[in-house]
Amino acid sequence: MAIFMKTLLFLTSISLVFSKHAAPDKNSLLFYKLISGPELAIATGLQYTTVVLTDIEWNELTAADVSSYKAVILGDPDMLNDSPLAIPVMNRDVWSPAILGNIVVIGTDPASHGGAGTGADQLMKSAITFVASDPKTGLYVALSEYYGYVDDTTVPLLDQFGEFRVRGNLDCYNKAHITVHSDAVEGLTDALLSNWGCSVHELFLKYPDGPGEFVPLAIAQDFKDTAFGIKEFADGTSGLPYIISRGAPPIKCGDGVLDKGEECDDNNTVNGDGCSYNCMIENHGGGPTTPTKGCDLCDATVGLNKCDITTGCSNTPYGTMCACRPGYRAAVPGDNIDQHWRLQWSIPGHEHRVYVKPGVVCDTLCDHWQLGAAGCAEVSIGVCKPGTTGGNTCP
Ligand SMILES: [Ca+2]
Ligand SMILES: [Ca+2]
Repeated sequence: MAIFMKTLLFLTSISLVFSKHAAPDKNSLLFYKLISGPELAIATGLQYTTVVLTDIEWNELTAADVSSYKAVILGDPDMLNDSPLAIPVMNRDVWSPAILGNIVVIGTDPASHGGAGTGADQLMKSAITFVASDPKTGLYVALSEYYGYVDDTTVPLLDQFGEFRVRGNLDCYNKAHITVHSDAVEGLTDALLSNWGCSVHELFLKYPDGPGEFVPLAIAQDFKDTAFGIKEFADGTSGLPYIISRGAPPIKCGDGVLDKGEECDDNNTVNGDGCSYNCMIENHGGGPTTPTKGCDLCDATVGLNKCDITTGCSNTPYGTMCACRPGYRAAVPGDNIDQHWRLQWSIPGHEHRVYVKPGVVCDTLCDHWQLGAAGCAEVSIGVCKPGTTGGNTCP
């Protein structure tokens, strides 16, 4: 019994240590005291429970503590040219792994441009709401002017998520442009982000940008110095990102049409189905978990063409494929993408066409064959990569 009691006491003390800074409720946001900034007042106004930790308390955080919050908010302390984030940097390997939800990183100083009705105020509101909206723990970081006078540097605070490089020492950029379609920019416009008397303090030269990772949320549009590597966007704009996000889909991503900068567009902004929320092909190089995504090509050479007689070997942006006659598909379920599929087209007009694996018969009328472009909508869209050769190797 004595041993049992001792064990119980020991376990209780462990759990007390481990839950010392857990969220008090399911609606809580976690702030770091030195830089709580105007974001703290905004979060309170948005009816979140706010918890502000001192240096010592922040140092005691466990990953489990962090996971119990809706989001971590590292706000803008305003008018600081040096980062006061030494403590969050020191234990970044503890709290970063708990951040599995939406992220917004802001390369400017909304605190100095805030106040009711301003774009800065709306940016903080929308970004906080967005990072707190994911069921998993999110992260909001304002880099303020920490790197405003540095040419090119890494961002240690974020390095658990990948390599980030920013640069300050910029001309005064005032023409901002939003490059996502997302709740993260709810209520924001280009005009609200522009003309802050220098809207941009840090540009992101490098950040993890693979499938499911970070995307530009807003850019310094028409950035002039091409030495930094200008990015072009699906809506025809160009520039360099100064606000980035994980979780906000790029503009035009998810509309089912393959646009500039998109590797794929499967008509959704969901990860894990072969085409990520940011329109990049998942699982490059295959592997056992790669979903089969059709895309089999045919050889157009006379005598080598293995397409069934009900189909024809036709050109597509992805290579030559066995095309069914308009309005027809194979006699298999619409989502049997190994046998038949439709394609993404950068220029609309062929969305109705169904393609099949060489040898597959195309003798079944589509559900709504008389509807033209929407006639074979029951057949899934294949996530194909241009230039693929050979059978079923895509993506
Ligand atoms: Ca698109
Ligand atoms: Ca998807």
